[in-house]
Amino acid sequence: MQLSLDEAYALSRDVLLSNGMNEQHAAAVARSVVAGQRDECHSHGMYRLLVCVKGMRSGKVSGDAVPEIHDIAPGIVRVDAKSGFSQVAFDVATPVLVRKARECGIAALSINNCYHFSALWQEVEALAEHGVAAIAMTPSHSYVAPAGGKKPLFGTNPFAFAWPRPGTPPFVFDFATSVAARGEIELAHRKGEKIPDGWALDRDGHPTNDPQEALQGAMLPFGLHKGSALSAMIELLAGPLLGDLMSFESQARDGGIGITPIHGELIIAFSPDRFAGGDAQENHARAELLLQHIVGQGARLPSQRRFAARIKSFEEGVRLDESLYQEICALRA
Ligand code: NDP
Ligand code: PYC
Repeated sequence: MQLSLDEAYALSRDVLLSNGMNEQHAAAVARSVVAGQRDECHSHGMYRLLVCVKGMRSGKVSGDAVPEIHDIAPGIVRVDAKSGFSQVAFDVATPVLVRKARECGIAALSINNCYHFSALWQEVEALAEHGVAAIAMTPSHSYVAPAGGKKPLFGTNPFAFAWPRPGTPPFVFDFATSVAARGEIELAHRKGEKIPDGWALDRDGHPTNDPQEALQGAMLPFGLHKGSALSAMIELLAGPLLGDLMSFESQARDGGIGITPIHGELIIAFSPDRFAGGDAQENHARAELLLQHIVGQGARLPSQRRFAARIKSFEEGVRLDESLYQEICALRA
């Protein structure tokens, strides 16, 4: 199926409205899933509408929560999402975070009590548009075994970074701390495809290429002990530090329903202008040299594929599997 970006947005918003979200929530979540589809991040594109609706129908997710902002320190803002999706809380808190980062040089946003499924590049990229660098991290449900273990404990715990580049799209990377996002395994399962070696173990702790076995077993961290340690850090910084749930606690809260994880998200914004004082322009120019050296070796920048996909989608619209399209249409209650 080929849909224009407007058609994809209208369909997504309709599905969410007809499943009980108010205008603000439906718009924020629809923008997020269409952005994923547009940038060919299929695991976090319109496919996510299925689990969003499952969450709404479970009665656990609030589709009309009003996020509550708490200005808790000069460099910290906390927003309680009140059991709504993270996107609305992020939208509401962004101006405060950016203002604080500009004032203090560095500021943190703690999003609490949110259902979270989105790709984190969306948030760090939005912050880079305001001229601040940013990192973001969040747990999920217990899907990933620690290096050396065989049972799921960590979430797929994504980590994202953006660096603003005057006059050009920001430098952005964003990855799960598992070898691949769980959404990739779910999509392989839907298509009846095998998953590559090294992604996951089955329930008995043996390596598997079968996505269904992998979903019931344990995913593996990227980079062995290194990804495992990063994943543990994300559990701690976006969990207990924020007074929110870790992946195993989110999983327990889910109670086997299988909806989107609920927990916190930590976003830290840095103002290059504030750090550098009068030297900001020169520092930006030096940062550009680094990126030029990367590309100069024939390597590509992270997000380059995504930005190219975005341009194509603006011209041609987005593609959806026929079966996924039909499933999404059927969700219009
Ligand atoms: P990928 O492994 O597909 O990509 C990770 C990053 O590496 C991207 O920035 C990508 O850029 C870049 N990249 C890939 N190949 C190259 C290359 N050859 N050279 C340079 N850079 C490269 O992502 P994951 O599967 O790990 O994660 C996918 C998404 O899932 C993320 O957006 C993440 O936020 C999301 N996620 C969300 C979770 C949640 O709880 N909310 C949990 C887990 C994941 P490009 O996109 O341009 O290829
Ligand atoms: O793809 O790993 C994933 C994921 C978990 C929560 C949202 N996405």
